[in-house]
Amino acid sequence: MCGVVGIVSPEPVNQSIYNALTVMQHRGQDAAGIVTWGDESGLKMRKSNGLVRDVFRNRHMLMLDGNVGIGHVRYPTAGGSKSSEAQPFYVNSPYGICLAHNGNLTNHDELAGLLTCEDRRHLSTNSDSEVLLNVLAHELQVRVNAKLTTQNVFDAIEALHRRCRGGYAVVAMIIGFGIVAFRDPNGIRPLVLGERDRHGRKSTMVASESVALDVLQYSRLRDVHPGECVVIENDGTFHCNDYSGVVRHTPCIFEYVYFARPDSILDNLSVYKTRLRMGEELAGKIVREFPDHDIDVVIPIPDTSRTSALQVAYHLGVKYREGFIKNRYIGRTFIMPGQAERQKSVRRKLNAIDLEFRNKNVLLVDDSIVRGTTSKQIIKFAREAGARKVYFASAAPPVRYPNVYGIDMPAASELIANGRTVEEVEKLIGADRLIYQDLHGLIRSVRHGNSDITEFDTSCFSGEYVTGDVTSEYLHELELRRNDAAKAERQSNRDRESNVIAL
Ligand code: PIN
Repeated sequence: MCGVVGIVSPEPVNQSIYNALTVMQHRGQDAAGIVTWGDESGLKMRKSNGLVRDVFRNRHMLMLDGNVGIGHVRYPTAGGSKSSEAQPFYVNSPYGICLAHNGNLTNHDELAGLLTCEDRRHLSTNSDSEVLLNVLAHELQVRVNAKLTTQNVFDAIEALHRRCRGGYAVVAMIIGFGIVAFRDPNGIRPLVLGERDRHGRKSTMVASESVALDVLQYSRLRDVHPGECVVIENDGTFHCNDYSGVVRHTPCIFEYVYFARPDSILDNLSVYKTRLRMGEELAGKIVREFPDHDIDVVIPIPDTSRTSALQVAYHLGVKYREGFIKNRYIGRTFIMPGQAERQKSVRRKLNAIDLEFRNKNVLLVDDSIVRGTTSKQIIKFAREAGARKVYFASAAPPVRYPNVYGIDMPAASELIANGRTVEEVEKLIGADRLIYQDLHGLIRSVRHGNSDITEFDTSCFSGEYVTGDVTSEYLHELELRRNDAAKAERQSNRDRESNVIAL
């Protein structure tokens, strides 16, 4: 996962982009970058591995002047964690173009081959964002004679959609021209559009999540449509073009389950409300499966599950209590590399308040169970704190398949529910009873707020990949790349090669 932002304003954009990135930090904690452009100052870029607050020092912020800019926070997906793969990426032909991207291309290898052999472009990383940038650059190059026009950009993006497969939400800056933003024809990854008017001086922003608009006091205009291309010229002039090819809107349902901030509205759906409804649906399932339950208390596993857990408790008519306190200075375990590190970090991250557990039958609620590492440990903590029985409920269905559209799910073999029944998972995590949300219940919870959306990308639960190009060979290759052993080997190769400069 990653977060992107682009702003065109009559004022300097550096601080606004920085602020937008800090509220989207949950979308990626691995690297951050900002590039700005001004008539006089020219192009300025700062990007590096680390959190937003560590990457940008005062001296960098002062240097990043100009009224147009884009920013990115990275969570490594297809590429690695090299600092050379921090975004935005930049090319100098046919124009200076910078690009930042959230998502994952499923035909990266094929595109990379064509770009080098046929389009004579050079790729220096494994990042699919660099591929997207070069496809965009090539498609502009073959269309433009003298002056770049908005129509050239729209045509280039239409051609890019025909070449690229997967999930992508992109912001690009064409130097001397403006910002170009677009979303894949399935609208898998989110992208919202907002505007701020200060004394008749208008600023325009595109961002992965609407929370970035809120904090900067922009009003949310709408979502970028699936496949749509939006152009904001340097003087603020706005243009948009809906994709003329096949559009099938299937936003990623995992954004609502876990990734997006609850105060965001994506595709006209309040993430917070969808999580409340997930709680209602889950409570319904618990009552159906466990009518004579003896649950004394519902305890959320902080943070994401709180919203759903609240509704589970309310609809079951039992107490809701905060039984775990989270150390807010420790990163998300989901993002930590390596199983051993993840296990240690659960202990450092969560501590139980014993009195909420002692002699009680507790129902723990989490947003999802991915590897099962956290669930297993937390059930153990609950027992150590004196719980009599420990039931566990997941606001999402079993995660059984990898995500190929930009969420860095582990390899299929590392997903605890992959190839296992609910009873088997229940046993492995050590719960007295395990209740998962139904996929239909999850879809109902999310869809309720926007009936225009009839389908979602539910691939990690259903194994159905909406782009239709995900073969078993692709998934096999992904399995080899994503498992912890492969990741550890890549890291040690990287350490060995760190003295070599690759151009
Ligand atoms: C954690 C949200 N949530 C907790 C992310 C853990 C799966 N995990 C997905 C559960 S937080 S595991 O709210 O952002 O802190 O199953 O892989 O162990």
